[in-house]
Amino acid sequence: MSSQKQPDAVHIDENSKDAQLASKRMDPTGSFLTTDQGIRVEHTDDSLKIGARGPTLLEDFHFREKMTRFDHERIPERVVHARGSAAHGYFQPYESQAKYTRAKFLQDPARKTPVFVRFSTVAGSRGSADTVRDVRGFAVKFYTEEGNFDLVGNNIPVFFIQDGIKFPDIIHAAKPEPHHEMPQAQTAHDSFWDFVSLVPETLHMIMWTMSDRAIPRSFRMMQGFGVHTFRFIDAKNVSRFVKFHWKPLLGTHSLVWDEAQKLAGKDPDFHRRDLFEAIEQGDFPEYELGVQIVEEADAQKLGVDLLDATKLIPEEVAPVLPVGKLTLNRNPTNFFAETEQVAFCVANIVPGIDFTDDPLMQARLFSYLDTQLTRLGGPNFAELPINRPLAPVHNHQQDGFGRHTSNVGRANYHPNSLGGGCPFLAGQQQGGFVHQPEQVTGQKLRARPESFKDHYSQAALFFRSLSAPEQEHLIDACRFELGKVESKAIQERVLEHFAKIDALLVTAVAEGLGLPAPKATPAAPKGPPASKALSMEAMKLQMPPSIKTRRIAVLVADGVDSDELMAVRKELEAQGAQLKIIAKRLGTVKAANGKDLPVDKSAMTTASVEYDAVFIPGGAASVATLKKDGESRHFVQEAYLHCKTVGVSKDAEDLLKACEIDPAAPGVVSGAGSGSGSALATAFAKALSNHRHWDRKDHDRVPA
Ligand code: HDD
Repeated sequence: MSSQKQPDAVHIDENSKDAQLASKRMDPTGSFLTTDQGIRVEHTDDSLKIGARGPTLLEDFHFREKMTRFDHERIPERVVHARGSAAHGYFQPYESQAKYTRAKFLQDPARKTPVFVRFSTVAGSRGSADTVRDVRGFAVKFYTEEGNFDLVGNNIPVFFIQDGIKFPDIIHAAKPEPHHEMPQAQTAHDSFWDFVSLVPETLHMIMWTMSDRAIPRSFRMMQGFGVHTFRFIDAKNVSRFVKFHWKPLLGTHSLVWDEAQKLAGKDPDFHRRDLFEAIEQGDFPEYELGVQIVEEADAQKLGVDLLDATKLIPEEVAPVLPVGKLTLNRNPTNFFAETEQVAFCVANIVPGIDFTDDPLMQARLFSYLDTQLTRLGGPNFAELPINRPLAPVHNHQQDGFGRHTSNVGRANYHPNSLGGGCPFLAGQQQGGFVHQPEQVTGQKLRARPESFKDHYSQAALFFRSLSAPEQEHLIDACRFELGKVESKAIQERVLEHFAKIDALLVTAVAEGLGLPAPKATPAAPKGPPASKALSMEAMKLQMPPSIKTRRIAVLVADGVDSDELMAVRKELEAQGAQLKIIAKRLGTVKAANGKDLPVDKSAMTTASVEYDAVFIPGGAASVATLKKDGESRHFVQEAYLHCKTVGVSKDAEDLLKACEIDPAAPGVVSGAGSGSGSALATAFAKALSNHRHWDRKDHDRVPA
């Protein structure tokens, strides 16, 4: 049998030989420092010289190897989605999906399929900040028994362009301008909006990227979408169209823009840290996989062309059916080996799922493998542990840089008799991937179908579906991003497009830019007038209230009433929140009861933007100190500005006054009104479960 020996897969079997070797290598007590050839090293702090002050010798193989390896540590970063964070986990279906697909990983509710998931921003480089305004990648590799299935999606259900041939254009326009390499870690201004103004198919996704969706609170609180229409194929070869959705069980939540910008400086790793820490603490992120299914015969009735990736199917038209749950429960052992070297590919697909003729998808089927050949140094990257399928690999691929597998035997071609005809081909009954037959006729041409030509009605649907505060944020984002554009002609062209989306949008953005608003001629709805699933605020109302994993900053000084604080803490932690005690300096503060209260963070190393809420416990001396302290007042005011829940014990109300915060304002919970201890905590938790308090009308006057 001309099979290839596959090393054990480190990513699933922790008892494998590779894993044991790896852990031995990492164990400082169990092994000696060696060269790459396994030769034990006796000294690594001085190079080999003639005399202690003499010249170094070429003979120093340890120095040369150490330096050479270091010199070659960097590989090219991804041309897009360079900055990412990832985790291992598993996927489990709720019930068999046999009525729609024969994909084996979707058949048995008892079966857990290992997954590796990488979240990313698109435009910034590897070292850029997490919280910039950008699309987030949501790429899932399912290591199924039938081979790897990669669902390489985003946190936005539509894409900027309809044909992949324009991908290099939009990415060039979005990345730093080529003459001065600015701006870094954000989407470019003049060049990007120039492109948008000339390519109106971008407008629907522009509405999403200008909305709060583009500044998620956490990777754990972000939706994911397969974007394209795929096919599900059942055992009888019946094909149905399918769109994939991921819904986070913690709900979908965002930051506010001022907070996102500040976080980019205070903690550029905000999302990476959040994901890593949540998994370390056992708060495993969970997402529900759902599908919208469209019978092929019904595709024409939808009012949108399913091959157009700039369109979605409103959930009112095709509901999202729950399929199963993804749980992320293990951090990578090594960032480079796993998160950096993982290679997702839209073409990695398993029997029971198939592609469509979406021209964006078709282009992606080429691009991923192509780019990875360069990024990962040749064609053998599928042998890296993180990319290696669980399913056995037998084929005649051979050689190339970095080959691990030793092919066995002499027959490296098909058909052969010298190798007993191995490996054999697999028909459908043996689990072979059989492309779904499709009748295709037509002229060879470069053209866009008529059915792709409406670029405004779904942009309008999205804007109309948002709540008033969400619309306000979107308008502010457009004013900000377009305000940075230096060309008036580009701003004017964009306003002409906005006029075809919504009257409020165009008037408000034009006002912000100091330009006349073109007459609004909004596109008529082509489906439902609004869709609840597009608004995070509307979705929130459908979720059970929860404060699970929310971070609460507790500001304290000497004299704090720690007895009451402990009662509040107990209740909030019981509901899954996390409290961090913040004081002027690290160590402990002396509580009113004489005990030492340990401090988690010193005020200078943290900021309100890193928390979901702030709580001020009582204790006259503690409150008096905080009141006088500008940094503490700023902390509370900034949280208020960002519409976060602010809670104070009864005798800490003075601090609110010092911060000029109305105790009756929405989302301000005060001991005077709510009682103390667990009663106060319950009222605080209720407010916090609201995420933000957009109805706080006076927050803008806060000088934070
Ligand atoms: Fe792409 C990476 C998602 C369109 C070409 N893409 C990449 C990643 C994600 C997406 C999440 C990062 C994967 C990882 O974490 O390693 N891309 C999308 C989505 C698209 C999309 C949801 C539209 C529906 N992409 C798209 C097009 C092309 C590419 C139209 C080219 C024709 N994408 C790439 C790439 C990347 C990539 C250049 C860069 C790094 C990589 O593939 O491995 O091939």
